[in-house]
This record gives sequence, C-alpha cells and structure tokens, in this order.
Amino acid sequence: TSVLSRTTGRTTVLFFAVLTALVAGCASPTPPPAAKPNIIVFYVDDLGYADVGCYGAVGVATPHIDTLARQGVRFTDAHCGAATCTPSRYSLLTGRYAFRNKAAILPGDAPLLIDTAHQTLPGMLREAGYTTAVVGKWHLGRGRGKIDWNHHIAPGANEVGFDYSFLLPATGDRVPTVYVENGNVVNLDPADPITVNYQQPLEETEPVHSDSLKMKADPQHSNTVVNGVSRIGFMKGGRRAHWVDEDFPHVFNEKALAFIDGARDKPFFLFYSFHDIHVPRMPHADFVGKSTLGPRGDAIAQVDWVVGQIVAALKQKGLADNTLIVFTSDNGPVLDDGYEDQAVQRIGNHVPGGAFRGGKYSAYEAGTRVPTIVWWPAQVKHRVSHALLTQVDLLASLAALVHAPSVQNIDSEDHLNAWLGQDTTGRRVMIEESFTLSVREGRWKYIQPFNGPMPTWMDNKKIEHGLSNTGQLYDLEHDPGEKQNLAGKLPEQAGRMQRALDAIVAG
Ligand code: NG6
Ligand code: CA
Repeated sequence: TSVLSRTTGRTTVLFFAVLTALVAGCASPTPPPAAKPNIIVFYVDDLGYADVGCYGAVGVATPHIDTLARQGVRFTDAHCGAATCTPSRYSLLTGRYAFRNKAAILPGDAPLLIDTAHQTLPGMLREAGYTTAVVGKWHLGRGRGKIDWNHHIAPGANEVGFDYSFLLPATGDRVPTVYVENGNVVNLDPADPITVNYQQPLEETEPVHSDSLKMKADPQHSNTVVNGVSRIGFMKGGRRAHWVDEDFPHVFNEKALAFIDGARDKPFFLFYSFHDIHVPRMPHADFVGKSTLGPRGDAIAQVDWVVGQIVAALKQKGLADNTLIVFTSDNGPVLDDGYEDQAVQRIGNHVPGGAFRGGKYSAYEAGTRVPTIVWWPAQVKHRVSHALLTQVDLLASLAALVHAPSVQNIDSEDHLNAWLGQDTTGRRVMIEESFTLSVREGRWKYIQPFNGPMPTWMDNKKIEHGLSNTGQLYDLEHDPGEKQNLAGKLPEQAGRMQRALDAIVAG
C-alpha cells in the first residue's frame, strides 16, 4: 500500500477507536496495532523553556523546531523529572522518580546508575518489537566498580534496553573525552591506554595554562585540557580516541541516520540525546555567529539544524508520517555554567526561562518546566496544550501506545492521551526534583523546606535556587514567576501539599 492509503486507513481506524472510547465513556482511545510508530526522543541538554522560537526566543531562529510545534502539540506545562541532567535522564528512562535512587549529577567514571533488573523505556519498547538506540550524551554511569576504559565496559546502555549505543560517557565538560560505542572506546590505541581519576591529579598532569585555551574556565573545570578546552576530572592517554567537540552534530547525526537506515523491518526507538547546549559550548564552524547570543545561541541554532536534518531524512525515506517525535530538554537554562563563553554578556533581550523563575539546578519552575513538543503527522493534530506532564510518564504512556504488557512501576502514569494532545489535564499530582522536592497540583506549587548544605560549586552560578528553610506555596495561575509565597497566608493548603508529597515519597 502507498503511504497515503496506509495513513488514510489508520486515520479511519483511529476515528473509530476514538468514537468507541468516547461512547464507552473511557478516556483512553486505543490506537490500532498498525499504528506502532517509530519513536524519536530529541533530548536537548540544558535548553530552557523559552530558548526556542516557538516559545519566545529572541536572537536565535529555530525554524525546524518551530515547524514541529506548528504541526504538533506544543506543551506549556510539561516537565523533565529534575532540574539537573542525571536525575532527569534516570526518571525518563526508568519511569521512576530519581529521588528513589538518590540520583545526583554523576562524575564521568561513575558506575551504572540504572538497576538492570528494572524495566526501562527502551527495554519495554524492545519487548514490544522495537529496535532501540541511544546516540549522544549518557551521564548515567557504566560498569560496576572502577572502570577500565581499555576494555569492554558493561553493564551500560546496552544492558538497560538499547540495542545500539554511541555515547559521550558523561558530559562534554567531563573526562574521558572519548566516544563509547556499545561499551567500547572508539579508536582506542592499545599502546596509549586511558587512565581517568576524579579524585586527584595523575603524575603527568600539568597545570592548565589559560592562555592556550579556546575558552577560559572556572577552577572546577580546570583539570584536563583536550581540544583546547579544559574539563572536570583528570585523564591521560587515549589521544587517538579524543573527540573534537565541534564535530558532535555531524558524528551523532551519522550514527543516528545509520541506525534509522538499518531498522528496516522493525519500528525503531531512537533516543537522540544532544550534548548541546551544555557547556563547553563549541558549535561547529557552520553555526558560529548564527545567533546574536554567542556560542550558547549558536548551539541552539545547531540543535535546530540537527532536528531539520533528521526530519528531512525521515521524509526522504517515507517514514515521517508514522514517526512520533518528542522534542524536549533535560533541565532548565543556565548561562554561566563554568566557561567564559559570553552567554551572560550577549543575552540582550532573550529570556531563557520565559515567564518562569530560576533555571537549571533551581526549585522554581524554570528548573523543570521545559519546551516540549509532540509531533506525529499521522495521528496528532496541532494544538497548544496546558496539560501538566512529566517525562516520568513516558514509560507508561508509550507502553499504552504500543500495547506493551502493563508497566510495573510506582511512579510512571499512563497519560498517553495528554501526550497526544487529546486530554488537556494530564497529571493530578506531580513531583519536581531539585536540591529539594516540590509538588504540583493544578495551579498550586509547594516547595518543601531545604536545610541541607549546598555544593560549593553552586556559589558562582548566579541562579536563584529557590531553596528556603521553610515551605513555600505559590499560585502559578496568578503568579507564574513565583514571587509571592502564600505559605503563611494559606497554611492548610501548604500543609496538605506537604502531606501529599510525603505520601508519594513513602511510595
Ligand atoms: C556541575 C558542573 C556544570 C555541569 C553540571 C552538570 C561545576 C563543576 N559545574 O557540577 O558545569 O557540568 O555539573 O550539568 O561547576 S548536567 O546538565 O549534566 O546536570
Ligand atoms: Ca542538563
């Protein structure tokens, strides 16, 4: 059958499925089995709520992302699990709140954070007949103890459900600065083995001379220089395997497209996990100067180009109609995250967090409220949705989509209808994670007290962390910028929400 007739057939089936569901008074229209779409999650790093055009960006154009939004569902109240990377990725992939595993930002040599016995999003899809891959940033650890980078490293992405993995081990600002493909360092020269240490300098470690750097960095990022950029953690060896930061978009695209090409007989799941727009922001020469915002904005333009390339390839292969794309971010925005890249100086009128307060690391809304777009030409109509959503629910929601056996998970809820733009409410109660926990219920947000110490590296981030040693209550409908703490005025509401939060934590 032609793409057209297949689509028409599906639309008809969907129409009847929706009708049946409505008649039955059931909220969940069940898509027909034939609709098992390809699924791509574009996971951008540190992209703030208003960092793309369709959410209000100034100084950088994102035409390809805006097209997805114009044709799909654009969400205004969708959240990543946490205000930092590792916990968000953990909850996206496992469907569990990260606090259950005390997930925090990992060093580059950490053991695998995900329990291989737990159900995962890629594992669930694989069982449902998908071929699965992750390309880009990982930051969820690997191995069981001290890692030997010179041999096969397991368990890792491949042991938690990905058939194929091509990864940056942690972040661009952490060593080792090498790609790991299916558990093996790419291009490793056995005569030049890799040593990594996050505790202390290696014998050969030389002091960083800031004059020789492409971009100056703060003391925490001044351990090892690779490609003219200094990083967190000490590393030696592996020279032939070193990545070139400027090449990331081309390297990752090549791997992503090869995977899509090879997925011929099965639907595929691609977790396209960007390094952009995390520090160090080192866009390819093609994107330098594409924005008025300096490297941070140029990196956004680069993300947009990548999205455009992948969507164009899908179209060219006749796969676009039946591919579901989720475009989103792992935490809110940060300008100065340790490198002198002009992000602060060149911000102009651009407001990365939009109407929301705080940013990456923060308990305020901008910490986890991130741009989120769902695009699926065959089945999703354009709309702007104010449904309350969390990435924790992608596991149960996509399981419903592909008719996987029921998900055994305490946190992940099936909100497929909301993800597809049909139900506009979404979650009733939802946790946001930062250095503390917050709970959302409709327009209400409660941030529980925080008494612990802050890591010292937070001192120079210039971020409003939103922490206080007393509880905070905000009415987001009237006060989206969280300026007026109503906990004193409405103690019962605050107390009720603290108890709701405690109940979720207790499981
Ligand atoms: C912090 C780093 C920051 C960034 C962050 C992780 C420092 C050392 N700051 O520790 O640069 O790498 O970790 O970002 O001053 S995340 O998006 O992966 O969570
Ligand atoms: Ca991040």
